[in-house]
Amino acid sequence: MLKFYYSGAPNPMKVALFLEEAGLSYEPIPVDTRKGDQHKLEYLAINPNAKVPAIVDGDVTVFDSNAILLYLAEKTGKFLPGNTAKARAELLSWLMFVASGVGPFAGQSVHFRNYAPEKIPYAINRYMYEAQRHFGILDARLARRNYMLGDTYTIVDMAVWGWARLIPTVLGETAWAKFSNLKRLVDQISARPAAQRAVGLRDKHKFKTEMDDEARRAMFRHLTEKVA
Ligand SMILES: N[C@@H](CCC(=O)N[C@@H](CS)C(=O)NCC(=O)O)C(=O)O
Repeated sequence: MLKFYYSGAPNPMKVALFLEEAGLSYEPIPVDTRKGDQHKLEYLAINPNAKVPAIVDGDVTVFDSNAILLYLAEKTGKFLPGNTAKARAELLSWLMFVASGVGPFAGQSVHFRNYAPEKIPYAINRYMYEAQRHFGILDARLARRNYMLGDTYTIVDMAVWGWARLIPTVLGETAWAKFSNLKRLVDQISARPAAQRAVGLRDKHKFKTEMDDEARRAMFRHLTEKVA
């Protein structure tokens, strides 16, 4: 059975959504990143980047959430746009936009707003600005389309959902007011039974919730390993 290495964080949740939407059988395997499970040798053999999610599907290993979405979509033939060069180009463009822009900037915004030991206004403003700009691009596109690629629900919407559902954590409690089209998509996906099962997955395992010294050592290794 497909093994799904996960936590309740945004990137694993995109993959959980796909697995639930596609009705695939899988074994969820918790990786408690606040306890340092991501750095264990057996997990590094699956994902050398020491992050979640990853999957092992028979003799195939895939890490990085958007790569996993693409792998699973191509394997099952589900949640893809039409089979034309134009549609595939749009799929890849938007999937990579989420992977290389939305996710990293949103993640850094959360980090500098909530977890950095010092409040650095320059860093907070830069990452909030870029996160807001990226979400604004998604919102503008959704003003003219039901889903990111048109009328069909695809893996791009799942990738967007993973991060956009956390907009209040990324940009503050009032931020939804700026993204009404994106909110429509997020609410629509969150109401789906598959999304509710995906979000409920983390309750099946007991993940550590405290951000204490052990968690900071595991997740923010730059605190103890100086490069500069
Ligand atoms: N590009 C990777 C990023 C994965 C990532 O940053 N995962 C976070 C959770 S959303 C994680 O594992 N954090 C634990 C850590 O940084 O130690 C992907 O899209 O899968």
